[in-house]
Amino acid sequence: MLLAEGELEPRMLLHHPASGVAQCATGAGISTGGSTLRTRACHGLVPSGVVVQQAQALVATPVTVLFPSGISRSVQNVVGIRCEAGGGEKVGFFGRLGRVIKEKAKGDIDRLFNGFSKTRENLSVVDELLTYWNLSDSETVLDELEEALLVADFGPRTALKIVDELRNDILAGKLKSGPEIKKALKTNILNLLTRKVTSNELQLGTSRPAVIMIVGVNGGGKTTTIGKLAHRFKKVEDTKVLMAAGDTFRAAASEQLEVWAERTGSDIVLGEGEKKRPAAVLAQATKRAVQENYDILLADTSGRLHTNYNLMEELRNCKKAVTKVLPGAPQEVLMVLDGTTGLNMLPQARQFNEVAGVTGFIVTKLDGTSRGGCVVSVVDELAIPVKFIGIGEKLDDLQAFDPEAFVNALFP
Ligand SMILES: Nc1nc2c(ncn2[C@@H]2O[C@H](COP(=O)(O)OP(=O)(O)OP(=O)(O)O)[C@@H](O)[C@H]2O)c(=O)[nH]1
Ligand SMILES: [Mg+2]
Repeated sequence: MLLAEGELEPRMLLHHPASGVAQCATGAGISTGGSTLRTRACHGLVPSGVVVQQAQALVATPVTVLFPSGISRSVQNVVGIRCEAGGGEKVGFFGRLGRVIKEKAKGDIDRLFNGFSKTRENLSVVDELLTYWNLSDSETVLDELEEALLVADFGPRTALKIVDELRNDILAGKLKSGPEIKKALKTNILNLLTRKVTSNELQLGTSRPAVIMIVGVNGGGKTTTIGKLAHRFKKVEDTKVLMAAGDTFRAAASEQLEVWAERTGSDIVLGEGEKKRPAAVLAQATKRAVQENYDILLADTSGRLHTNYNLMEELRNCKKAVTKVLPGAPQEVLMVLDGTTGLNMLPQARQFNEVAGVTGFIVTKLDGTSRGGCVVSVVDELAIPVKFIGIGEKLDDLQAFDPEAFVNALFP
C-alpha cells in the first residue's frame, strides 16, 4: 500500500494498536480500498515540512487514524508507515523554515485567547444558553444560538449549517446535554475550518527562492504583515529574505516597507525611474532573488478595491510578471483580510481569488474585532485555508493559524 505524495504536517497520529506506539503520520493520503484518507505529519521518520516522495505501509495490521478533530478511522493493512523524503538540502531547508514559521512562541496561546476577547464576548451567551438546556426548549435555544453566531459574523449560511447539524444530532438522540452540545458545536466549527482545505501551512515548494505575493484591499495590513513574516523567517539562521516594494501607487508605501526591511534585516528592491510599474518591480525583484540566491521573496502590492477592474488587471499582470521570470512562482498568493470588516471580506476574497488565484488568507486585526466568526465563514465559503492571523501591530503579533486553538479561544 502506497501513500500518495504530499507535504508533511505535524498534525495527526497513526496509532499502532499492537505495539501501542503512536506514530505521527505525515502529509500524505493513505489509499485503502479505494478511499483516500488525507493524513498530515510524520514524526520521527520525516521532519515536518519535507515533501514526501514515497511512503509505504510496511506490514499488514489495522491501524486507527486519529484526526486532530478527535474523529478516528480504522485503516486496514498498515503497521508502520515508511516515508521517503524528497532529497536535497533545499527541501530540508524549507522544511526547517516551515517548522519555524509554525512554531508557537511562549505565550502565543494566551495572546490568541486575549486577541479574541471581543468575539468571545459575543459568544459568551452560548455557555449561558447551554447550561440550562433541556430537550423541551431545544428550538428556542438553537434559535438563540444561531443569533449569537450571526452577531459574531459567522454569516447566515455557515451559522445555519452549524445549527442544523446540532438540531439533527439532538433529534437523533445523539446529544443529550448542554456540555455535549457545546462539544459538538466546537467539532462542527472545526470541521468547517478543516474539511475543505488540505493544509494551513505555507507551501513554499522545494527550490529557492520561494515567492510570496501579498494582496488585498486598502489598509488591511499587507505591508505590516510582510514585516511580521520576514521577522518569522529570519528566526531561521542565515535565511535570506528579499522584499519587493510592489506598491508604487502610494508615495509613502516604499518607505514604509523599507522600515520593515531594516527592522528585520531583509533586503529590498524599490521601483526606480522607468521601472516604477508594479509588474516591473516584481519582475526585477524576482530576477534578483534568483540571481543572488535568496530563500524568500516577499512581494508587497498596492491596496486595491476588488471592484476596480483596471487595478485588478494590474494585479493579474504582477503575478504573470513573477511567473515569467520564475516558472512555478509565486508559490503563495496570500490575501490579507481585515478582520474588522467581518463578512464584507467575502466578496473581496472571491474577486481576488478569481484574478490572482489566492492560496491562503491572512486575517488581520482580529484583536480589535468582535466579528471573528467571519474566519469560519470565509474558509467554508471559499475553501481556501487561513494560514496566519494578525492579533496586533507588533512584529510578533502574527500567528500561524491553528484551527483547534482558534475554536478553543472562541469557546473556552
Ligand atoms: N490591531 C491590529 N492592527 C493591525 C494589524 N495588522 C496591521 N495593522 C494596522 O493596520 C494599519 C494598516 O496596515 P498596513 O500594513 O499599512 O496596511 P496595507 O494593507 O499595507 O495598506 P495599503 O498599502 O494602504 O493598502 C496599520 O496601522 C497597522 O499597524 C493587526 O493584526 N492588528
Ligand atoms: Mg501597504
